[in-house]
Parts: sequence; C-alpha cells; structure tokens
Amino acid sequence: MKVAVVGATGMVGEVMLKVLAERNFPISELLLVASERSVGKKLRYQDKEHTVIGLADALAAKPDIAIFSAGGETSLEWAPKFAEAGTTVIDNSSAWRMDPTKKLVVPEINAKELTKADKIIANPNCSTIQMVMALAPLHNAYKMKRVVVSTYQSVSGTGVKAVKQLENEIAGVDGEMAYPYPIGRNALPHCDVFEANGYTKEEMKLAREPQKIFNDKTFSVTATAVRIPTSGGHSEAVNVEFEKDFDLADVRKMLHETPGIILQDNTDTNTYPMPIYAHDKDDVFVGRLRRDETQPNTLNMWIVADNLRKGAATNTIQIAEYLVENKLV
Ligand code: A2P
Ligand code: 11C
Repeated sequence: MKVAVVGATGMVGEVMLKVLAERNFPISELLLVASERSVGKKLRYQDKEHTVIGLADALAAKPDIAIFSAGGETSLEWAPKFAEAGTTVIDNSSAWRMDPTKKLVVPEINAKELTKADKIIANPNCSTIQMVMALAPLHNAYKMKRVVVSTYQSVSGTGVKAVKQLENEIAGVDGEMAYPYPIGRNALPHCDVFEANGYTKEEMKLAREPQKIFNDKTFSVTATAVRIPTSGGHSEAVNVEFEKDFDLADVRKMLHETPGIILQDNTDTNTYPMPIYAHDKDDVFVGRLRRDETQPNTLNMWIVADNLRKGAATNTIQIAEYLVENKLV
C-alpha cells in the first residue's frame, strides 16, 4: 500500500507512525505530510529517514490510503480532493463524523458496513470510542435506554500547547496558556468550545456519535466532560440504563470475552483501570462494575483508555487494516 500520513509531525501523527510500525502495516511507500511550515523536515519510520512533503505533492502521488490527523479545516479542504483522486481517506478530525454520507467507524462494532465506495471514512472522537467499546456487548445483550457519562480527560486531548501548560505549571514556570485557567491542581468542566445549548462540543460528540456508530436512535446519552491534570489517558464514569435486566456476573464475563476490552475489576485487590497504566496500550480498560441501586436495570462502570491510541491512532489504523484485509482499497 502507498500510504500518506497527513499531520505526521503532530501529536497523533507521531503515535500513528508508531502504531503503523508496531503492527507492521503493509506499506510499499510512505508519504509523511504536514503543513508548509514542516516541509523538508526529516522524520524516521522503521529506521528510514523520510522528508516531510506538502499536501499538493502528496495528492499528486495518489496514495492508496491517506490517514488524516491535521485538524478539521485541513480535512474539509483536502479529503475530498484525495477521494476524488481515488485515495481512501480515514479522517481523525470531527469534520465528517456526522455527515450522513460518511461512515463513522469503530472496527470492532461496525466495520462490516464499509464498502469500496467509502472514500472518506470518519474516526470517532476519543472519548466516544472507549465508551462505545465497553457499551457494545452490553447494548447487544440488554439494549441501552440511557447513558449518563462524566469524563476525566487528559491534557494530551487538547494538544501540545496544553501538555506544555501542565508541564510549565508543575515546573513553576510561566508560559503560554492553552486553557482559560490553570490545569495543574484543577479540574475544568470545559472540553472544547461551548455550544448554544450550554453543552461543550465534546459533550455533544459523546451524545451524538454513539447513535450513529450503533445505527440506533432509540437510546440517548448525556455527558459532562471535564479536563483534569493527567498527561495521557481519558477516564469515564458511565451510568447506563438498559431495557432488560442483567446479571453482574454475566456482564463481567461478556466484557472479559470482548476483544479489545480488558476487565480490571476486583475491589478486594484494589484492581481498577487508571490512566497511567493504560498509557501506550491499545485496549480499553473497564472496572468498578456495580449495579445502580437507585433504579432497575442500571449499571455503573469506569472506563479508561489511551486517548492517542485506541482513541485516535490505533482505531484509525485498525480501519485501514480492515480495508486491506477485505480488499476494499
Ligand atoms: P505542522 O507540524 O507542520 O504544523 P497537532 O494535532 O499536534 O496540533 O498536529 C497537527 C498536525 O497537522 C501537524 O502535523 C501539523 O503540521 C498538521 N497541519 C496543521 N495544519 C495543516 C495544514 N494546513 N496542512 C497540512 N498539515 C497541517
Ligand atoms: C479532547 N476529545 O480530549 C478531544 C480531542 O474531535 O477528535 C479530540 C478531538 C476530536 O479534548
């Protein structure tokens, strides 16, 4: 495969390259693409030095697959041009996610919907991916009615500037602020911009994207998204009400047997998921399973994943692997 990584110099781009190499993705030619600011810069992939090129040169090279993680505006402008040239684009921005003509894919859940005709495929938001991964087997078994989620999101979800802000605050030095307030020793109930309804964009992604991924509008999600001073890994407290009742032992067994999920749930040994241990892992970690004792058919759980891996790079590359394995590119 001739593969272009658009946004190769970015935080997600770096993890994309790491994951492509680890999984030995079949690459015959690799194009590393970034903004004009980075053209000419050298990046290493599997012991080979590559020179960063611009989008126009990458387009002219007609890659088979282009993995985009260069922001929504770049995607909106360039993904259709690549698609027009015959490239299959897998886009990690929010640009195409809710476009009814584009598929929003978590491979373990809905990759089967993909066809050769899908030339722009959207990767969901990081906090959505880890939540739907844990909900999918339970939704199949018990049918979700309503989900209430509170997130505890790391600064890496915001980007390099936010990681730097936290590092500066820990070191006690002044620097540029990514957030309107300090993030060290703090919790900001504010991830991404506010929308007209008083929710943030991040909260509305959590509300809207799962319905599209499950192709089911019969359940609802309401969210509060909070930024906390962790450097990597998002955590989520999820309360989910089902139509049917469940047995907690069956829920544990189901999650334990689901590919991509690691169950860490033993209060006797203080075993539960935590972001520092999810770092650099491709799995989604689930624990603190317990029945909500205040209403029927309702479960509480805690979900953690590396937001740059399963939340971004790994999910994108799993989509690319599915396309290759099923001869859809
Ligand atoms: P560059 O490093 O040249 O700015 P991050 O998510 O860490 O902010 O990274 C964003 C990525 O998207 C970077 O690789 C960045 O390249 C790239 N990018 C940003 N704007 C553009 C653009 N207009 N065209 C191509 N790549 C872009
Ligand atoms: C965050 N979820 O943690 C965001 C980052 O729509 O892909 C990813 C934004 C997106 O702030």
